[in-house]
Amino acid sequence: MAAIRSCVTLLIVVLCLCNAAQLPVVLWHGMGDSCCFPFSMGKIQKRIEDYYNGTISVHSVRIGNGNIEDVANSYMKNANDQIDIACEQLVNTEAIIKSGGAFNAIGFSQGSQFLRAVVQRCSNNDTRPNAAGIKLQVNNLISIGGQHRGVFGLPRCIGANVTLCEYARRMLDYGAYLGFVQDHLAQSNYWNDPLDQETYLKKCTFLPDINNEKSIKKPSYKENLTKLNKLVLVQFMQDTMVQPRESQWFGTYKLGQDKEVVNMVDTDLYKEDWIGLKKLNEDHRIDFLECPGDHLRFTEEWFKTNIMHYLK
Ligand SMILES: *[C@@H]1O[C@H](CO)[C@@H](O)[C@H](O)[C@H]1NC(C)=O
Ligand SMILES: *[C@@H]1O[C@H](CO)[C@@H](O)[C@H](O)[C@H]1NC(C)=O
Ligand SMILES: *[C@@H]1O[C@H](CO)[C@@H](O)[C@H](O)[C@H]1NC(C)=O
Ligand SMILES: CC(=O)N[C@H]1CO[C@H](CO)[C@@H](O)[C@@H]1O
Repeated sequence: MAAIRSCVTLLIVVLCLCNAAQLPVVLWHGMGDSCCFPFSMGKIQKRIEDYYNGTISVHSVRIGNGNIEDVANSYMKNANDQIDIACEQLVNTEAIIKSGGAFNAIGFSQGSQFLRAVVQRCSNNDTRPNAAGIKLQVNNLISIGGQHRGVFGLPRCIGANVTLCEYARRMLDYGAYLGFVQDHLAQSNYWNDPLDQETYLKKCTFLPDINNEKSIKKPSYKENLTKLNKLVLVQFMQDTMVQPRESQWFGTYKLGQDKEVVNMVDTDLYKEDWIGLKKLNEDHRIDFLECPGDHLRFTEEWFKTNIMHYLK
């Protein structure tokens, strides 16, 4: 009897350990999308849950109350505020509390650079209300079509709300670095103008900080990013949304013009290792993936073959 009991106990312990090994997954949607539309993030959430037979808990970041607000905020809420909200949401997410703060993360389009900001910034803030006293620790960060060196051009409107798309374009044309535009248009927070770097560095409120491009560097950004197990960077090879397309792999326009692109390894950000990319790359912890097609136009089959295994 005792033997059976200890066997059962052992079994339960083993089962618990197996479950504990499955980290939760966090998704962050792109511009014009929401956490939970059944045709986008909702579908991806379901595919991950099904693929792992319900052993993985998926949390899709939502900024605001409900889908409509979430979509609007993806344009109109300053990126830094969105990241603050996400940090707080994540430290209070049950599955993440259970895993002691650890999770895998998948960002879609701008959600990618926002999740990278979560990795670099959040755990830095001890005053954040956090019932469980956990620190966020991202294991694998998967960036699907992210704009890590920003954009200089938003040639096509995407998203569930055409009016908001047009608003975004008009504001960027009007003056991406004006204070009120920075405060009320998330896309201006990663608008990287190679013809006017001085204003970009001074007035853009998000990207120059998160990329440690200012003269005073924040060592914690590098420290925290290099704690990733893997950084996975997916580039859409026929992308007509992200300009320059190479921003998805940390490439950027050569300064003073907007045609020629410098690859990640030839940028100062990399060579002087402002955020830890060099360290990650030399440790073979960056995977550069190519996906055929236009922005975010991946198939379920592609996702299953190329992304699912990072969530194990
Ligand atoms: C999910 O369950 C099916 C059927 O039992 C099994 O074939 C598959 O390997 C499981 N998937 C994972 C990721 O464990
Ligand atoms: C800590 O988090 C709070 C709430 O999100 C934010 O207002 C504050 O600026 C953060 N402090 C630091 C040092 O990052
Ligand atoms: C688009 O967003 C605007 C501003 O938030 C809102 O007034 C409008 O109803 C939205 N349109 C649709 C189709 O959701
Ligand atoms: C998760 C993590 O490693 N966070 C660290 C980020 O950097 C600050 C400053 O070095 C640390 O205090 C955090 O622990």
